[in-house]
Amino acid sequence: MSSFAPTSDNASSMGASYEAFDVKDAEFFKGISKIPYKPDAGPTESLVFKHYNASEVVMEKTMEEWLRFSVCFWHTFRGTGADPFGFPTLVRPWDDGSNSMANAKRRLRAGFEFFTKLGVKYWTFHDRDIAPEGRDLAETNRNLDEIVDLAGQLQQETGVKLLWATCNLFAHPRYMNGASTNPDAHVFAYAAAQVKKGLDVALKLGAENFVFWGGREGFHSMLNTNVRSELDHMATFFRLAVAYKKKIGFKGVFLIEPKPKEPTKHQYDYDAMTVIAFLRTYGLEKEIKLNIEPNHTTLAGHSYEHDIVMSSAYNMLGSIDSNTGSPDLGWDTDQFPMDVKNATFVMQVVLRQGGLQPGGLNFDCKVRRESTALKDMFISHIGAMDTFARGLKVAANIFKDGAMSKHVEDRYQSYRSGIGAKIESGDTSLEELEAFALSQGEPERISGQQEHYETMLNFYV
Ligand code: XUL
Ligand code: CO
Repeated sequence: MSSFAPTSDNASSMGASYEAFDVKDAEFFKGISKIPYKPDAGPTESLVFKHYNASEVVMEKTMEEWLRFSVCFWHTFRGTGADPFGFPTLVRPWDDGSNSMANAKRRLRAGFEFFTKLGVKYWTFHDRDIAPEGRDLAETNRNLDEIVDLAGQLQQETGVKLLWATCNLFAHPRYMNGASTNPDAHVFAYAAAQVKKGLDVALKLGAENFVFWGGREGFHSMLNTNVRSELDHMATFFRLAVAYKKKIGFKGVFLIEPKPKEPTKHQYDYDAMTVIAFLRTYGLEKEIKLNIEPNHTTLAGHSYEHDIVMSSAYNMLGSIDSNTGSPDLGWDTDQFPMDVKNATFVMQVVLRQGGLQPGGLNFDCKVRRESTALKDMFISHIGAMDTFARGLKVAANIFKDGAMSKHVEDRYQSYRSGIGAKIESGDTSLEELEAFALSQGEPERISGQQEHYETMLNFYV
């Protein structure tokens, strides 16, 4: 989305010839073949899987079935490395930096070669990542149709499927004051038209989910904002999308992706519990689940796995944008997840709820702007996939052993009989509880044993 996309000049000065990629069977990642599983590889070998073995069975399902990895198109094929202080650093030999349809098609074909060589079965995109905006909505839709036809063909040829599609309702200047929460009804209507088309495309490409991230659905100042009105409009927007989804027979799951801020100062979908409360307030909780991104969770001031745990506890966890932030920076850095403990926390929840399907682990991650080599695109994904494979194996060991969950269960045993059982069933009163407290005296002080639990976890990791 940067205005400093590399020009044809600077790219060709690096020896690029874009047309060479326009021929049938052109290879985009020369010198890299299908990434193998090599468990005995040494520390310097980063173009092999050391832990992710797609067909290996863990607790009655293959790793591939548990993990359902997905590559996102926007960072991996549209990211330029530009930041607020610097120009693009990531030059891809097939990308001339233009908004042309030819360039869009080259990127897409490079994408499918990448997914296939990496061995990932899913991808995700925003409508505007894959096809350029035209002069008006009708032309934009025609551009999208043409690219979607190619995407459908590439999906068919490679067997790679669409985990989810989404609409970019935040980058274009028309959305600067929001999309469905825009004070101008004309913008609301434009966003609705975009989502209508997005759902048609999702249906056509067999998307298993459809995501709504409300990038600019929020505010910078209370002074100019009617929050109640904006939230009512946002609910109407979702109701209209649900109605259209049913009308066209799209079976994918609708997912809202919470985030507390960036780009707005305050985003309405602050965190998992805020979104669940919103859905229940407006009677939408049966129609929409959540797509949780840990970097957003930490931005909201929670621990990495917090929103995954909370949404799963209410059967609302649909999918995960598996990335990580940098606690020492504190913004949405969208880094590749490389921490085995964090992956273990996530996979414990996934195992407990019996899987993520039809959701998955989507890498909403970008290589650092300093990681400029083409092979860094592979190394980053491989490292994150290995991290989650290890997290899965550790979580499975914890699960099968049962020691940790037995300890947690025991902590709540007072609710299994007597006054506890009455509280659990709601079959008591303040009078009865007062009588209990008067007769039983001061409760015993029972240790929470956090360090004991942390030590147990370290035993498995
Ligand atoms: C932004 C973000 C988005 C959503 C899809 O922080 O995570 O890319 O995942 O719009
Ligand atoms: Co995301």
